[in-house]
Amino acid sequence: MPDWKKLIEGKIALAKKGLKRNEPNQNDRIPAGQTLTTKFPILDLGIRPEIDESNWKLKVFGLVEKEIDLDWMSLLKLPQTKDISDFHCVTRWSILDVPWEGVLARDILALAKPLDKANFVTLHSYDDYTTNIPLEVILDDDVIVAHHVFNKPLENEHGGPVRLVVPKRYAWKSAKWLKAIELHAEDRRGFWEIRGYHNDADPWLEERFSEN
Ligand SMILES: Nc1nc2c(c(=O)[nH]1)N[C@H]1C(S)=C(S)[C@@H](COP(=O)(O)O)O[C@H]1N2
Ligand SMILES: [Mo]
Repeated sequence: MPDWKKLIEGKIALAKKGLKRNEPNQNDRIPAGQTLTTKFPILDLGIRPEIDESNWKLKVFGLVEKEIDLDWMSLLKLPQTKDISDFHCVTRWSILDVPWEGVLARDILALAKPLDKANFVTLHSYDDYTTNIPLEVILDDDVIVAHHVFNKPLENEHGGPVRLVVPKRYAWKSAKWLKAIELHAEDRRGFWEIRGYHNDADPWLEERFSEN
């Protein structure tokens, strides 16, 4: 098991200090305080669950008309989509033009039919990570339940076989090894949100840490 306290303190210190701090408007696609990288860094809690297509499933539950349990074959039968987006990590690296492929999260949620009173979602991952976003954020047209990136199956390190990608939020909202989407009426904070990261996480507003 990772040493949680050390890991969390280290990550927060890194985010507070910055790597190489950019001038805010050096590139109008890099938010303030971020540095462009051309690598695709790997960042997680250090537990990389060994899930493959045959034992992967995605559950949608909570405030829905119909709970669903999607397996790999049913995911591939849904309309497939591609989207190129930028990816900004709160520890201050950004990568541009990441070509994701998968299924729009909204198409999966539509199968489950969210109830009127559903306003927020919790994303649950196979490493027991969680993160939260408002329902309208996951319904955006660039939010993908992704199984390919850079024209290749998503590697385990990047959350394969299936992860979520939420381009308009800091990357900790993009849950790797996606296992379930839970819908609630009230917001519930996830792993990092409980530990001081900002609940909303808009990189263009530099919503890194929460004051409450
Ligand atoms: N399940 C899970 N998803 C996660 C994380 C994690 O620890 N577990 N880390 C988040 C963080 S902080 C970042 S920056 C991105 C990193 O994605 P990458 O490793 O593909 O670059 O994944 C996010 N999704
Ligand atoms: Mo991150």
